[in-house]
Amino acid sequence: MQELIELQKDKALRDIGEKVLSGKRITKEEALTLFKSNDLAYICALAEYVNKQKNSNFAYFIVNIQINPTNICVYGCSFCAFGVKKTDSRAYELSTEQILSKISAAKELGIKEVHMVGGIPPHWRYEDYIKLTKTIKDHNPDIFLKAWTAVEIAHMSKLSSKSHIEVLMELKEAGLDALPGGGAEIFSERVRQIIAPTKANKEDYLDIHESAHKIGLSSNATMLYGHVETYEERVSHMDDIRKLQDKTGGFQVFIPLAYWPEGTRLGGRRTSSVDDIKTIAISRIFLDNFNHIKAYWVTLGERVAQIALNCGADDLDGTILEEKIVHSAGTTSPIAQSKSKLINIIKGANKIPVERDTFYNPICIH
Ligand code: V47
Ligand code: SF4
Repeated sequence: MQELIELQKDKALRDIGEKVLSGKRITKEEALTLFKSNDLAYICALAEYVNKQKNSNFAYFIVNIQINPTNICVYGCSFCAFGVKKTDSRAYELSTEQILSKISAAKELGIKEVHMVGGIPPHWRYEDYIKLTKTIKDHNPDIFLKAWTAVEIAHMSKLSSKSHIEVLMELKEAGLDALPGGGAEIFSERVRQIIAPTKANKEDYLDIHESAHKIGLSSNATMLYGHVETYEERVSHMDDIRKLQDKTGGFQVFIPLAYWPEGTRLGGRRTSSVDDIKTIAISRIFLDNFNHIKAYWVTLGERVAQIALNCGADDLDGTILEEKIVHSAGTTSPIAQSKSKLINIIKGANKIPVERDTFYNPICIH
């Protein structure tokens, strides 16, 4: 590594390399320098150096199911092809029985986690969220429930006139184990005005995750990139997340989500593989207080996700079984992955596959 840094002709990149090698934190300006650089191989080498310090040669996956209980949503974010109005012919809403039977069927495959997030239907009451959480957990006490994004929590808080922390305490009491990272998008107010003007904002998102950490619920953080944001806005977003992690240590993993434009009002183009890999690698270098960076195969595709495992990422997410949010926006990824396929993707990246639970406790090394 030292040799690679010495060979680097660009002084700014060499200085960043020296910092990374000596375990020092890089600044926002340095992260921006990396985004503007075209030396992808160098950035990936630095990111993989950081990853190996944290995760050795291991890469993680989970046997899980994702459930999107409804696509009915009052918000209509312009980047989203999933959420629709109640009157739309594509609108659906799963009954509690349908959700329970999906979980029962998935149990045959050995799932360890239910990841549940959906739209914001105008007719759901606060009690409906609590009851659904409790019913799922009561029927499946052996499975971790990672559910409800900060957007859903903020909505529950409005419905119930309770604070974020009160809502989270009631959900935890009902059986919630962890919060997923959705709803962060890009925190910049300029960007939010274009892509998500009415839903929970940066302050709500950060307060909800901080509140979750306070009561012992760990959570994940995301960044939706590749639409109208600048590199500066990506770095600012990651900086807000890094600051909260310094304060609480409650985030488990950072997940860069590549934007898919099909069927969205926002439109635009899909991200390039180079941008995907660069964003994963820079997040690994910048977020020195995160243990894990996820290469979410649903947005990256299997092959880019596999390369990402050599460029700073150490986790693929899981079998998923069904996912509607990114598939509504045209992702070409399959709808599910078998456990053996995930193991093969990881082995193909020359990493050791570790089946994990929601909290990154190893279940089996393959
Ligand atoms: O918040 C919506 C994103 C997110 C599009 O916590 C889109 O482990 C791409 O957050 N193109 C929900 N992305 C998914 C999510 C997630 C996924 C996997 C694991 C975890 C975790 C969290 O999906 C939304 C939004 O940022 N999204 N539309 C789109 N057109
Ligand atoms: Fe609704 Fe979430 Fe889609 Fe926004 S991103 S429209 S809140 S489902």
